[in-house]
Amino acid sequence: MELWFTEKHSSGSGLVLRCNKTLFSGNSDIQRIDVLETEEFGRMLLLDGLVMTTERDEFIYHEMMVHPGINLHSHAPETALVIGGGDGGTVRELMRYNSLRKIVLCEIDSMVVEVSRQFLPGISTCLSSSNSRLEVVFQDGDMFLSDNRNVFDHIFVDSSDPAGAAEVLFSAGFYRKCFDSMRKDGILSVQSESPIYHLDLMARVREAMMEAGFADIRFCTAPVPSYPGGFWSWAVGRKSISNHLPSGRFFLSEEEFGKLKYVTQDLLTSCFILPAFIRKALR
Ligand code: SPD
Repeated sequence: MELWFTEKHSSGSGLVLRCNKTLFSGNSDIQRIDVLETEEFGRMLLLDGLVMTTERDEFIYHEMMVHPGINLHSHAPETALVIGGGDGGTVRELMRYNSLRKIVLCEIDSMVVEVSRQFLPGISTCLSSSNSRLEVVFQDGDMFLSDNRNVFDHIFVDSSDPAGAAEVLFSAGFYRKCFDSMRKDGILSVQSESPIYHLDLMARVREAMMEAGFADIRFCTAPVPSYPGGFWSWAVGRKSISNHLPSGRFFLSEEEFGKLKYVTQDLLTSCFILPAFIRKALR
């Protein structure tokens, strides 16, 4: 018998993948978690039945989550917070920056980390307890921010889609808490959904960041074939506009750049240039 996974993206479209087997299925206190082995995309992590990451295309998502924003700093960043991101992909990319002496991963669901460590080693190995630069906290991100003011150089919100528990992660109130938890020149990077299906959400993210006080907000995009529309976006908000824009100076070593599979130095210098239909919607 063939096993096919389907994720509905709109009333008339979706993603269909043939699966070889189910590696894990379980319920945490927060959500249902599945790991399926697919024929085309390798292992795939689902939360409440929705694709969070696949071995085949996770590198594009996680590299774009981290490298465009972090290279906007005017000084090498030292402290970073990841909210969500329990699979470890965003932390893996951050570990490439030698200047980061402390990285905090604040994930609400410990089972996401456990399952990722067991079934997605290529993404989650960095979450090992021997990683001395990393602190893993199992807490609601919104609450964590309230207890940590003026601490981080960069915050990354690697959330699931804006429904249920993750909805608050797209609000002006939450962005304001991020603003207050960062140092003077702090930068916030968030995943901001599909330009094909969620242009209105991207516009709302921009407005909410402006309302929260961010002085400069930019978006970048990239293909992520397993996500709705196969095309994804990230928003980057800077507290201060005194920071430079990428101009050939990067905080990543040549050696680490050489290990990336999607992002290049050339891509970073142009990644905030938007296709016309997105630019128009965000005006
Ligand atoms: N529609 C899926 C959006 C998921 C974005 N976050 C994924 C987390 C991967 N680290």
